[in-house]
Amino acid sequence: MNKSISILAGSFIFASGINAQDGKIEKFKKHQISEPLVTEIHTADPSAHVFDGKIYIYPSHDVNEGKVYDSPGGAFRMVDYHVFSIDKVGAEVTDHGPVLHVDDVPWATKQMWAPDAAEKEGKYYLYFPAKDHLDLFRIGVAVGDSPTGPFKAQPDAIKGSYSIDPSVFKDDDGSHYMYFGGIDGGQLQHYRGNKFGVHYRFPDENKPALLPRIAKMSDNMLEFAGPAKEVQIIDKNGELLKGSDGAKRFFEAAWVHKYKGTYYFSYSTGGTHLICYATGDNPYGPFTYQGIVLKPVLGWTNHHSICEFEGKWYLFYHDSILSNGNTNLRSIKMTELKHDAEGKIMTIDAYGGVLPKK
Ligand code: FUB
Repeated sequence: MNKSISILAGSFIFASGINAQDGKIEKFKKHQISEPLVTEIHTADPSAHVFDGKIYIYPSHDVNEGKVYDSPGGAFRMVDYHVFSIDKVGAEVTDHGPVLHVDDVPWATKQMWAPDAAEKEGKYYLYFPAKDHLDLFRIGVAVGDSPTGPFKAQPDAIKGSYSIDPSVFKDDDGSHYMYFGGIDGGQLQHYRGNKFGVHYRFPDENKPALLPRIAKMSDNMLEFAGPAKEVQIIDKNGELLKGSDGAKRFFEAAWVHKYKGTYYFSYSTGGTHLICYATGDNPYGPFTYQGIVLKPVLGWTNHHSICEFEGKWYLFYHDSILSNGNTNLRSIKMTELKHDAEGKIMTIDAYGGVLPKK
């Protein structure tokens, strides 16, 4: 066994963000602010974009493979992606079917986790993390002629990519930037800078927390234009958030949107189950911590995207209501997101503030 494999095979315990075991599932259902968008299959990690006047959603496709904890996060054994579209908010959601399968990705072996998509000059790019033959997450890209694919994978993962949760932000000047990284099952703790080391672990709690990464995309959208850089998330005093700032520091699910000239970097805090955000004046940051976008949802993971459609902003997220609380079987949802007069995001509680206290 490769040395890198054994170091990654640790214990990973999925405690719930909000636990369904307490018999409150019916109350969650009653008070949920949004219904699942898709009920035929389980979907998660929704990355939403507006292309040609329609909302397209690129989620993970959760599968019921049983709880096989072969590695951190190993029970998330997804093998393919579907694309969904919505013409109007509240209208029927169209499932465009499977658009990419792990068997059609030459370098990937398993675990097709949270994807994203981008458009440039009439071509569409599906970015996705998956494990390679060494059980290391890499990020790949597949290309299509339409937002709904089908997408053809490049033969190799993007050079210099690692970890999970790619999201691609298009700035007003047409430049695209990929944000990525995820801790624990996402393996980011095994990197310093862009180098993998079997001995790299979590930094001390009183040290700066692990940071997400950014890379500008090359003109052809298939490569990083240069080495990935760390994205700094700082507090109001300009200090990097520490490992001990568990309810504020980055864990996974990076996403950037731009509102009135400000860059909003939002992300999941992992074990504290929040979606938080920080703001900056350019795509690279630093970003200053501001507050909470979304409180914990039913299930362990909390993963989102934010996009504007017809003059309103929307939060896309998931929870495990449809599977009665199974963390590995999630369902995507959407709800309106509001910025207040000062540009602060108004915190969303997916259950209307009624529930629950753990
Ligand atoms: O869906 C698999 C993983 O769970 C994602 O990549 C993470 O962000 C978390 O939602």
